[in-house]
Amino acid sequence: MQIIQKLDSILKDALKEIEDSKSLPSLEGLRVKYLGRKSRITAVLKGLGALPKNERPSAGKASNEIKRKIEGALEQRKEQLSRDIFDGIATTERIDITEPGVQGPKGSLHPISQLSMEIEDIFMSMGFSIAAGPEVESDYYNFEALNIPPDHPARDIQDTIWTVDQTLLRTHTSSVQVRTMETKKPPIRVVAPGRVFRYEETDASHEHTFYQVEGLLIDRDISVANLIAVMRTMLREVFKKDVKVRLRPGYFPFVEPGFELDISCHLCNGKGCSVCKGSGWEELIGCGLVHPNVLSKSGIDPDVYSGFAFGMGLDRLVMMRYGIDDIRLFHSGDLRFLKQF
Ligand code: FA5
Repeated sequence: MQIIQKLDSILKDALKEIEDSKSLPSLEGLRVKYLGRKSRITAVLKGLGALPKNERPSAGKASNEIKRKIEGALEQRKEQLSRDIFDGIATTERIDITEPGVQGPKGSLHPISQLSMEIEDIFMSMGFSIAAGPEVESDYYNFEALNIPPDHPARDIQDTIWTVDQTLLRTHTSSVQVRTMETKKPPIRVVAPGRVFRYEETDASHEHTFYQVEGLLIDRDISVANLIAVMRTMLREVFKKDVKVRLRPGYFPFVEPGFELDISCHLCNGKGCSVCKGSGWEELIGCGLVHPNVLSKSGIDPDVYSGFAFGMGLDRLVMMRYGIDDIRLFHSGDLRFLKQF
């Protein structure tokens, strides 16, 4: 039968070309050429109608078989070519694991983070643990529980950035004092380093976003002498020598008595400069004995327990330790500054 001979000759040509093809795109071309709508097989099949009726089934069957054979040959060749390509990559693109790598630039911890971690270690060696609280805080924890009710004039001392619904960006880490007293029973010894925010104009020693380390110690018979001893120990550890400090009366509604602890300005050796505003002293720590109202509001009996609290300006401490003359450098993103630490 003429049609069967034609199909056999197409099959022979197809198998030869498939065998000789060297790439996946050329194989795809052959699939279109031999099995596509404009292929020779399709043309042959169109002539089936002209055959006598009894010859048509065997011719149709033969053409299907040839198509299957071509498909099988294409699939086999594709697998072979893919394997060859993969083997080629494996030999030409071998990785030399002995080749030295390229070292990317290395960052380092910010000086504030470095000192914060050091301070945590110093206090941990004195038996303190580390506490933390949220930066977005409620009016209650930032003010009210600290003996600063609404309309109290002391609210004006710290210019506040309010968000919504009596919520604010905490103006000091003292909010962590209250959260700690609510959840821990005395004796309590914690420090809480953290970021605080104030709606405040900046200058060489003032930032709107800065860091404080809060400290709280509550036990029986705690006095100002204990507070001073702990402050001195901490400063000696930070500066590796005794540093000149002075204690002044200070007003914070959540302590009684309250103090401001100043450190002799390390930038001008006490002579007076733009950081200490010519005074020779830099205000570093607000502190005092925890007010009985604050203790009882947090469920601690002020007749049994007393305690001290402090809030230290961490940025200023870093400035004094390294002789940095402008607090704004910390957030400037200036790599020349940061690379020195
Ligand atoms: C307070 O924030 C009190 N919460 C401190 C405190 C805690 C008192 C516990 C009593 C008991 P003050 O606003 O003074 O107080 O801030 C404390 C320290 O943070 C200052 O001594 C100073 O070192 C630092 N500080 C204050 N304002 C700024 C500022 N704008 N920029 C950088 N550091 C600041």
